[in-house]
Amino acid sequence: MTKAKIIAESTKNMPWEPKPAGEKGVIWRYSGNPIIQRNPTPSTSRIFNSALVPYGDGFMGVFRADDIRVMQNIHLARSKDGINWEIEDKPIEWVDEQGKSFNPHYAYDPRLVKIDDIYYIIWCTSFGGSCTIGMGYTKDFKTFIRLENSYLPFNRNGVLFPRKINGNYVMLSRPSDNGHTPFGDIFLSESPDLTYWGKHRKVMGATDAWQHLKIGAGPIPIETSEGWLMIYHGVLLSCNGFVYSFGAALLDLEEPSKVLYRADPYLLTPEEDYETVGFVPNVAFPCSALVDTDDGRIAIYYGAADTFVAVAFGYIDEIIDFIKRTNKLGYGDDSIGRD
Ligand code: BMA
Repeated sequence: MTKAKIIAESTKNMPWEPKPAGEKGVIWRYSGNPIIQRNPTPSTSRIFNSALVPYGDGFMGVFRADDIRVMQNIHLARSKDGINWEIEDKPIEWVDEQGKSFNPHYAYDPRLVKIDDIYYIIWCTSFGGSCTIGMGYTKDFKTFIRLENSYLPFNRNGVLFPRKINGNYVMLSRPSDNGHTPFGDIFLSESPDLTYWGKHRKVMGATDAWQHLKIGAGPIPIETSEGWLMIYHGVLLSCNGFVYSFGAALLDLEEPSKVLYRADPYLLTPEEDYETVGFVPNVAFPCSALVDTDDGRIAIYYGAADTFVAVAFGYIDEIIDFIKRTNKLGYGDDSIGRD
């Protein structure tokens, strides 16, 4: 059994439920799922693919909210326990570095990471009539400074690593198209300053079965002595449309475009009503995770059916064992993906 050292912000007070007797999965769902119901605030109809960090004696979240026109926005939310949330009814207001208003036309699927003392928010943003990766930061969750968009269209699922690697910021992303994208692999780019991105590498591609159509990074990768734990979504095209499940892989610590191990089965696939029935059925879309670095507990937050927020629990050591035990690398996964 692996006993990995975990290097992350530890969250002793994270939500938790022990593994239920008879549970066969590596991770298990919170019995109180979904934690956010429909029409959570007067101006919003659904909150789903969302992210949070420990903050003060509780948690701060950036929530993807579709408003009552079905326009996508990011709203700030606060919680003492990670389960019950106070959600602002208005989207986050962004300014540029000169203090001038710089709001996106739409913004969705945010990720949130603390690097040194700064909280970075990365999201899928409107750009040139389509979408790419938007990014901004805050130091106090009161003023939000938006930076230049990271890439040209089209791109989604931007996920920043929680520290620089070999002197550069590192971001995972998923080049896409301007529609629902019937393809998609995970790539990585580096930047010295969060403005200029280059040294692009391919990390891993869609393979087969539950992840045959496209894949995209999920929560901020978690640094462990066994490698970066990357939880990611994979999509299958069924007769009834896309099915979003999520799985896990371990990436090389110093060269994270190199995949060390990749679990062949999913960790979680839509099965519960809140995952299979909603605005978009059959979606489990992870965007965030909390960890206790001492005992390796993890709480994974995922959007369910583009309608709800849900949580699943597990132990990092058990997830790492599962990844190694069921390892199946795809074509080119173990190389430094330059070609
Ligand atoms: C993706 C994104 C996600 C969404 C998923 C399923 O392309 O738009 O926000 O959860 O589709 O609809």
